[in-house]
Amino acid sequence: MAEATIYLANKNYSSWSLRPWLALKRTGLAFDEEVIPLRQTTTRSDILRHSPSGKLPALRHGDALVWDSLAICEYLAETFPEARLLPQDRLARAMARSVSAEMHSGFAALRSHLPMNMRSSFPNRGVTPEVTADINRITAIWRECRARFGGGDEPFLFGHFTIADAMYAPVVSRFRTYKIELDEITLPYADAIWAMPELQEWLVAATNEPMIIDDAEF
Ligand SMILES: N[C@@H](CCC(=O)N[C@@H](CS)C(=O)NCC(=O)O)C(=O)O
Repeated sequence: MAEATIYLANKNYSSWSLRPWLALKRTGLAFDEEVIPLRQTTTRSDILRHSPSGKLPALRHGDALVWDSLAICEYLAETFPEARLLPQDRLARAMARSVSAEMHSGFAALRSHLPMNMRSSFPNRGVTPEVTADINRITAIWRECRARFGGGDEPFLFGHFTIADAMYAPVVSRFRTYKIELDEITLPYADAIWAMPELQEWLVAATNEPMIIDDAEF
């Protein structure tokens, strides 16, 4: 058994699961994973065996149990500093934390009208004025992070992969599913996230998942 196990919901739909899984992959730690399919008769009891909130994701690492996507990302950043999951610079770190929290608690219109569905394509479906406002705010965040802090070796928000990129990775997937037009700053960023080997690994698993949830809102 590996030192860590991450408990996840359906990979095709669960944006909350993808975020900390990506961060965990970037630590290089060997880990086990267990997908607990949503909307089954045993889902609630199966989740409660691993996550006291009754929600996924959850991470068990040695004697530590952490649940909630952002808490797991923060835990990994603190526990594996060599993975540089938060920027070194204090101002950049403040920004990374703020935009991560903004994703975690905001963008309700985007989340409900453009649910993550990685293997599907629904051009322009669900793009209400409220969704457009969320998209505009998200792309403004990406542009500002790239302009102020994105000068490193890699095309990520803070110049190397951080939890902020993990938090926005499912948005990149949504933008592809719903064919949201991006510009010369935001498109290369979205393409860089999409091209990550870790994300492609998740996508293969999501594509091969047998479970179908038509009205998913994750
Ligand atoms: N704020 C939580 C949200 C977690 C959440 O809503 N998870 C969904 C799956 S994506 C869940 O576990 N739902 C339980 C269910 O539908 O029974 C986080 O960031 O981890």
